[in-house]
Amino acid sequence: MRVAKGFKSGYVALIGRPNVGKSTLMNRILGEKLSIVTDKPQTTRNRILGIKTTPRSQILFFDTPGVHKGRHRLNEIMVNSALASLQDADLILFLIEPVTGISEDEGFILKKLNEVISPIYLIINKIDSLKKDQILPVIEAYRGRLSFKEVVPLSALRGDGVDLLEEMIVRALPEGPPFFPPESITDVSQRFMIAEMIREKIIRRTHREIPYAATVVVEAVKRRESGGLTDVEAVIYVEKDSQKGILIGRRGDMLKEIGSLVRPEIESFLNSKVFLRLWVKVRKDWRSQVGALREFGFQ
Ligand SMILES: Nc1nc2c(ncn2[C@@H]2O[C@H](COP(=O)(O)OP(=O)(O)OP(=O)(O)O)[C@@H](O)[C@H]2O)c(=O)[nH]1
Ligand SMILES: [Mg+2]
Repeated sequence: MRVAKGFKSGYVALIGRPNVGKSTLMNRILGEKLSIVTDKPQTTRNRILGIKTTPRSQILFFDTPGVHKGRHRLNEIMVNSALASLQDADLILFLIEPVTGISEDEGFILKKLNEVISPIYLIINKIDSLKKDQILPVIEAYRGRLSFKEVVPLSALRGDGVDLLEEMIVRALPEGPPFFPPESITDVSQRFMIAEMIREKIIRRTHREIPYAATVVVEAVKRRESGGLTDVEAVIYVEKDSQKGILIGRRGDMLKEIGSLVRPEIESFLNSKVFLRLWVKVRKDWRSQVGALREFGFQ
């Protein structure tokens, strides 16, 4: 890639409490569904790199887990990975969804943001669901706590205000060559992407503690020599026998449904017909077990 004079590149961290729309915003700017999105909090569990390259810039987004309090070691790992992204960022996007005042989680984030030197934009998301006169007092409250380089109201879902934000991001980035080839969109593995697609369907289709107690490990992705078929094998781990029963469902109905929801998505991702096999296994208390967490990809 020939690099234009004045080319800009750098890291942009998305941070905020769970469910404010961080993943939706990154996907919207990338124009690809890279991070999974659901209406339940704590959907994203890992820091996910999203790369957007244009002729004049390369933006490297860190989508991060929502900052929250939780009682498992997993919650701590999630929050630490979000906070670690602040250290590496050239620019920080602090996303909020102004439904109430400043929450405890947001107070905690503000305290952490006070310690960083990179510029911070306050992003007020979901303006499609707010009245205009609701927004101003929110901005005032946050401004009283921290000085923001910019305040940007937008709707990640509908796209309103997102092009403008992208321009403002590029403006803030340092000059420098791209870090990745222009066709890259992420650095996460194919197996991780497939595991996330499956997990998204689990979160959407189950309730109560199951979305939080489930994790997915893709064990094999093998293209058959002939017939244009790819075998995908994945294990869903839960913490208790009762959760396993619910996830399998009566006569296997729930598992079948999750499989038929996710298979088309895996097929278009792999560009191949897919034979998907899902298993459910119990790994007691995996969210608190260092060994299991490491095995499931949480450092
Ligand atoms: N109305 C509206 N809903 C939105 C908007 N942006 C995101 N959402 C919805 O908010 C919910 C959460 O979105 P996510 O992108 O998963 O939020 P997140 O901040 O990544 O959440 P975690 O990964 O749990 O930290 C989903 O149901 C989205 O469709 C928006 O601009 N307007
Ligand atoms: Mg997310």
